[in-house]
Amino acid sequence: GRVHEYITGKIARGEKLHFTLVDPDKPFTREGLEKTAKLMAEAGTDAFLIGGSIGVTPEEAGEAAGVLKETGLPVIVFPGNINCLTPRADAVLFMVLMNSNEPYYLMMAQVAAAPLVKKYGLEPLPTGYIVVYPDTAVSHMGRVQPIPVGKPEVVLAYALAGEMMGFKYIYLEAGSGSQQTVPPSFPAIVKKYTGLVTIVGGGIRSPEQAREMVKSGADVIVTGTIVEKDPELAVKIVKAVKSPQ
Ligand code: 1GP
Repeated sequence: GRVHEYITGKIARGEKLHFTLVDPDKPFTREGLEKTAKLMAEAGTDAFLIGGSIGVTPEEAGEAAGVLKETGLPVIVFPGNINCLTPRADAVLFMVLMNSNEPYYLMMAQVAAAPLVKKYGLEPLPTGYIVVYPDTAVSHMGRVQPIPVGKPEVVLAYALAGEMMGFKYIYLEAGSGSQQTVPPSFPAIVKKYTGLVTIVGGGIRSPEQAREMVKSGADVIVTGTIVEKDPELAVKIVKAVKSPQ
């Protein structure tokens, strides 16, 4: 697992990581994406995620992966569904949407995806995915049962279950474009009681929010929307993650 070693090696050296999310369904030109990728790579982002909840074609995912790989950084599929898989990426967050009410997202998407992941030679990164809030595209598509914000022990129970089932990553998701981030108490409790790589994303729009999240215990911060809307601010967020002091 080269990508897994890359990520866990950095964490073992005391680094915090930043992943840049690119949604290939959003209109992008090759030049625009190249420019953004270069900017984020120079700022110090550690990897690119590609994916979205709705409308991504395998061709678009492949095209985006091709451009992003030119930076030399790992490209990881963050699949809303099996349509996001592309052999041009390096790895895939092989996820279970743990708080979904829908059998498809609990097991059948993974069953449908597994032969493709194998054929494509993608490195699977076993990930428990938890979507906190009810009013986002991902929570709608995934038929999510929201997590009560005042109950970090609920998130911990999911994380422990995931760890006991062999997951290596937990992704605490507010939802892309969310008005609020996940409560910092969530990564804090997961970090305290599990050995999972803790990824936090959704609604992070300022260096302060990113810094608060890494100080709470998040290993990896993901930003997507802000990279599209305000790349200069996204650069500041990367810098805050990479040197949180
Ligand atoms: C969404 O966690 C990611 O899956 C990023 O969210 O677009 O709000 O940064 P934003």
